[in-house]
Amino acid sequence: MKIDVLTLFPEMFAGPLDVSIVQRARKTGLLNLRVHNLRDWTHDRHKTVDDRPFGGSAGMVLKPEPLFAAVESLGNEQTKVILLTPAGRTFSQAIARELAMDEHLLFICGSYEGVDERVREALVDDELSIGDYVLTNGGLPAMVIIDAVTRLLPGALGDDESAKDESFSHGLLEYPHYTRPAEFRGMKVPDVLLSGHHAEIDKWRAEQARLRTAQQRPDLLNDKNSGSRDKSAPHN
Ligand code: 4FV
Repeated sequence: MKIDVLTLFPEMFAGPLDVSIVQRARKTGLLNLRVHNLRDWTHDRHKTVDDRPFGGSAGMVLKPEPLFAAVESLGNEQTKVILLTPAGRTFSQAIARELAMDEHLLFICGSYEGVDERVREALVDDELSIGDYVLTNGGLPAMVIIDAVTRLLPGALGDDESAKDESFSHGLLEYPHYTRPAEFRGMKVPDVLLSGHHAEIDKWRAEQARLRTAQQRPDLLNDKNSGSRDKSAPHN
């Protein structure tokens, strides 16, 4: 998979995407990630990327010219252009699985009040939000989504890491995990997990996943029963 990121703060991306699974995916060529400074597509001495909003109001707006030039030079018809914005679909594991199928993702990290509307109309294929709160820019949302998508790329997770039975993989939260010691400060590991009876263990885990989901995320059970697996719709 190829991922390009357009941001005013490329230095933000140094670190979180240079360790562990994402680093390995980049090293092995599973992921070709390039972070670009939007100012590289400006031609004036001040490398201007923003301007005051028509009609007045506080804040600044990202200009269309640098964004159009950048997207047209980095993208092609296979490219999915994604704008990070609080107005977008709420990102979810279902959307992560969707994006992991794409060849080329190009993230536009908003800043200030946002981007000129003509960018949304003419360039953007999808708008994603990581949650109903306002951040200083779209850099962190892009990193969150790149992390969640990269680990779903075939071969990204080693065999000791699995995307199989994890939260949201069956629309349920994960079952409890235990490791040695079997007793810690008087707290014992459930006997069934020490029994070696795999059918019993699977049954216990499935039950625990449902119980935990019912307690902590009953909305997921509604989705699961209503068959709507796509979490983009805000859960009531
Ligand atoms: C955001 C979010 C977010 C809004 C104004 C950047 C900021 C500035 N993006 N999920 N929540 N973006 O708060 O994706 O453009």
